[in-house]
Amino acid sequence: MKTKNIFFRLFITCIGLICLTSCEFKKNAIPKDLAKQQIIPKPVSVTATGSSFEINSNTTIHYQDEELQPIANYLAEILRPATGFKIPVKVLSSKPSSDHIFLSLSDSIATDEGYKLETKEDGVLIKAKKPAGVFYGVQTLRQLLPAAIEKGTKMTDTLLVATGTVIDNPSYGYRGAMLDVSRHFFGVDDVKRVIDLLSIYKMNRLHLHLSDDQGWRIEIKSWPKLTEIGGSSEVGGGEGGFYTQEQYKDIVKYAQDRFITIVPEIDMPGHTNAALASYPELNCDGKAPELYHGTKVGFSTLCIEKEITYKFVDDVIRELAAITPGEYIHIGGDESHVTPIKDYIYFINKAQKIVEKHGKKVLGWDEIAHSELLPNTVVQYWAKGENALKGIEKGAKVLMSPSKKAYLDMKYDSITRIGLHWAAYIEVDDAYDWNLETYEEGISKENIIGVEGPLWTETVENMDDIEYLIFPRVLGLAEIGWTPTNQRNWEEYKVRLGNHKDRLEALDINYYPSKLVPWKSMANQKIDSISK
Ligand code: TNX
Repeated sequence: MKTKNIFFRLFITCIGLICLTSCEFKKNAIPKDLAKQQIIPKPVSVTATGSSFEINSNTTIHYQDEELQPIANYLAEILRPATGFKIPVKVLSSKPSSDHIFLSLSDSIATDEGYKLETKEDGVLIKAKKPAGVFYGVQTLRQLLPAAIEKGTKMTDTLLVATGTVIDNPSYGYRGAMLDVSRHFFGVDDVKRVIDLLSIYKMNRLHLHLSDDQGWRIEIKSWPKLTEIGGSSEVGGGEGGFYTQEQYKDIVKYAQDRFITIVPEIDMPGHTNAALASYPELNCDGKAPELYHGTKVGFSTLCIEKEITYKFVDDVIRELAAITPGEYIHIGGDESHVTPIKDYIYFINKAQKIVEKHGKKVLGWDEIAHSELLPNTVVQYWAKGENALKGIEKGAKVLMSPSKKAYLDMKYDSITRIGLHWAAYIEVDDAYDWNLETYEEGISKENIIGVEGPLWTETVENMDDIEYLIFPRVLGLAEIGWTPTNQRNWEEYKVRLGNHKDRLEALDINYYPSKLVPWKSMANQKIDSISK
């Protein structure tokens, strides 16, 4: 009888304990405080109201304007596998009564990329002036949900969204990354994954470095040997590759659907060995050099005095412009060490006019400031402040990519396996803790269109390598471009970044786990609370 009693008491205590821990579980799972959410880039304004909305089997995504249907579907495709719910997508002209996620366009939002996300217990409302803003509101909502939604498999947690209001818009219009597909070639699927990942952090430009000494990567129908010969190799002598125009259009469309504009670059007049190897007539001596598999820079140049050079540039830019809806074509212009300066200026002046003739604006590395600049030309600051300042004097705007801060191919420290370090070692704090508008005296906010982190790929061979160098530094760059400078500081950011551990892992990103970041797993937190 006595032992029975003890067992009974033990049983009751166990039940009690289980109840307590599961309540603790629930409590931990409920994001009651919107203000404590860990959004990157940090929104401009967050007001919490202390409750939550649950996404359940009745939840429907409504959109009020046809233009928003693709965004509604995009969100549904994230939620369906994670919840196992149907999550229907429906058009509806006015706000539904309950269990809704409602996407709408409204002139009450002032800026083109801004949005308002309002969550009450009965639903979520995302409002913006333009679809881009609605898309960014959706990305914020995504980060308000548990990291496990990113796995694409059914999760066990209840999906709760903290209530309150986020009002948000970016500081800069150009927030980008660059992928060098010339030194090593990366196929369409890799580029799409980069696009997917950038879009989560509200980045809106992907610059593709499509030609260099080691490889020509875009089909030009009027000059087919560029890809036949020039596309057939890469650094180290691998087989290289190229995008057909159809594949390029597919990338452009995929990016557009995620509000990312592709900025294509044809690097000229230097960095052109792959083109020179493909067509002997582009060389001053009429002789094609060998394909190049090394990593030196600055040894090649187009032949400035030959007429055919400009026919070549015109054909390439014409074909590229026809498949590029974005406003910019990048003409490179960096490190033309074997082009005499007079010739260089002559060439860049002509190349700009060709781009303009085909209806596009020019972007170029900071050396192009030596030439006459067309009114809409943008100078990309990578090496020399004095070049960027010269560009400003000539009326140009600046895109900020200073190599000591923004270069994604720089090693984090001396033991990083891949990457270069000629500009600096760039730890995660160095990549975050600087400001666009104070970096260089004389370059202020009104001169700057935004920020871009270039990933050069001399040492980068596969997607794992790309991810290791880009992540987590690109999250910091995204925040530099989005969040007002006076709302950013490293000490606060590093904690927020640390809380993205589960999300980066759920997205299967091979990120660099910097020791400077207090990485924290929410899954472990729950286990902690049980063991207390
Ligand atoms: C400089 S940045 C280059 C590239 C290299 C890079 C490596 C720039 C405009 N030119 O050709 O790949 O350094 O970090």
